Amino acid sequence: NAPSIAVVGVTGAVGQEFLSFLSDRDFPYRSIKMLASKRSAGRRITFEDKDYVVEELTPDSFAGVDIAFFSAGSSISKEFAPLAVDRGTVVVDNSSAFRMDEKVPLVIPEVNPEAMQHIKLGTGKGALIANPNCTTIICLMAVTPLHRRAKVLCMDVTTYQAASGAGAAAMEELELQTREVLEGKSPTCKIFKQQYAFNLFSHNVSILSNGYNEEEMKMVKEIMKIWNDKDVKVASTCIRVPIMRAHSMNVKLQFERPLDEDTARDILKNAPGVVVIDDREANHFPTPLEVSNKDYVAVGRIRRDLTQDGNHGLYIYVCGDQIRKGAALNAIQIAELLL
Ligand code: 11C
Repeated sequence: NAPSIAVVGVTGAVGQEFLSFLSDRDFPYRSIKMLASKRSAGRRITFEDKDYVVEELTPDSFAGVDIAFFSAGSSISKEFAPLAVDRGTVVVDNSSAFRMDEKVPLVIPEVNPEAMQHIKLGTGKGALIANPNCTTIICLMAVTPLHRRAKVLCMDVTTYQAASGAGAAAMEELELQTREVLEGKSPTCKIFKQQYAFNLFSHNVSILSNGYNEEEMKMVKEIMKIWNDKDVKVASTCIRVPIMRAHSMNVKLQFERPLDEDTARDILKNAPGVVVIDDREANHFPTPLEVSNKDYVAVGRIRRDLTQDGNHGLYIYVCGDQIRKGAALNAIQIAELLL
């Protein structure tokens, strides 16, 4: 019996991508509810040849809903996800609201599917499953296969994050500012406080008392939770770059056991959801443009870390589409595990 589905935040960038994955992957459903805030309620959406009216999200929206995909921000998730769970719905939440809750599994299907094996559909019992932050997903897709072989002791990540991570309005702002700057006008700064086009800056979230920002500390905590490893040392520096929709990152790794670059390349070539682009002769490595609208994470620049002795250190460079594998695709794959 196919599940009934709800998409919360259906008019947003990730919400729209949920719909396209449900269709592309032939996700079975017997009914689907399009839910959003009051502001977007009443809008019309055509999906798989059927017309839908976007409904306002209310506590009663979840009666009879088996799986709800949430991507409408943390405060909406905090308010409505527990109400959905009370009504027997399994919620796959793309926000950060419940990620660090001990009772809530934080899942990348290729990395830790076992974390959600106790959650079943059709029992009448609701549950929450959290989708990690996009930077965490993209990073761990590439690093986990190496971790399984050689055990990562330390990881230092520098990210180059696209506009899409800050939502559809930020993507529009990047486009508008690019035109304005080229036309010699001063750029309109609404989403970001400073010029974004032809610039880059430290990630636009708050800085915490330890000098790291919220995005950086999300990566640190989420990686430790997903790997169930309290000893791994992680640090991160998150930068916003004027790219439309795919995140990139340079990752420095220190391993417990030796791992040379050729073995690492072979491991990554066989890793699910990972494509190796590492052509030194042609100077061709992953780019955000090449992975935009792709489901895989691309990895290249696989090279020995010259600051570490022997074969215990590597650098890798990873790119992944922030809206797809970094958000909507991962959530849909979680739901596929439930089926
Ligand atoms: C960004 N990673 O690129 C963020 C967006 O916790 O889900 C997603 C924030 C989150 O800005």
